[in-house]
Amino acid sequence: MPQDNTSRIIELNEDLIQHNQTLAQQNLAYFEKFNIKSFDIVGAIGAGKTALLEIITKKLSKDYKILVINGDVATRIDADRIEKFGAKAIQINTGRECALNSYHISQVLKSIDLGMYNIVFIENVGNLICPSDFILGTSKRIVVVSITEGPWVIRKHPMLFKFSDIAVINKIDLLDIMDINVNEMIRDAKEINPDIKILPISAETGENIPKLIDLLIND
Ligand SMILES: Nc1nc2c(ncn2[C@@H]2O[C@H](COP(=O)(O)OP(=O)(O)OP(=O)(O)O)[C@@H](O)[C@H]2O)c(=O)[nH]1
Ligand SMILES: [Mg+2]
Repeated sequence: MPQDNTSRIIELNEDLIQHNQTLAQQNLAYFEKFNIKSFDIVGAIGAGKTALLEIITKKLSKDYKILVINGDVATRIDADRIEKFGAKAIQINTGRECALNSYHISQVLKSIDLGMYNIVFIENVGNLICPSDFILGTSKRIVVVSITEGPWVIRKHPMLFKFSDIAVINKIDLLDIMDINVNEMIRDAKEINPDIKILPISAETGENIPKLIDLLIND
């Protein structure tokens, strides 16, 4: 049956997403085979994903072997930042892609001895839209939003909150100089996803980071 251009494009996207899900399931099975806790971290450019990983890694690297996979369009700035805190960091440069996909992760997993690690964090490319379509195969997804992105950011980007397990509202050390009601942001996220766990944090001062780590390790 002849198809117009629109339906052809939709079919192509469905194939891509299906293929991504298949590979993501393989990635998850691989993490589970080695009993690894795996998290992917999504959020806008500059929300504080790497800063959060720096402080988490600093606190956990004495007791756990941590692998961080950093996604960025270019540079290995984030991986270099992380390696200062005792984790192994692998940088993926996506070039023209606005998010990591499960193929990127499968290629990394093939190239390393995964059995050496207890925890894997994947930092996605800074973007609030693209990562929602591409799961990576981790057991949990963390979305980082910061108060400097404005009070409406959660309502405007519901998809990432709908499919995340944990939301952190970062940069609360700046609350004195920002006209932001954190309780309203929490309410917005809970309306979109009643099951999401939410913590206001500061990656800068460390506020509530022990609570977050407890959630990651013991929940
Ligand atoms: N005041 C304050 N600044 C923060 C906090 N977290 C991160 N920053 C700053 O915000 C800027 C961006 O932080 P990053 O951790 O690089 O943000 P990111 O989400 O990894 O950014 P991309 O990887 O580019 O998407 C840096 O200058 C951080 O020092 C925080 O809790 N409080
Ligand atoms: Mg970063």
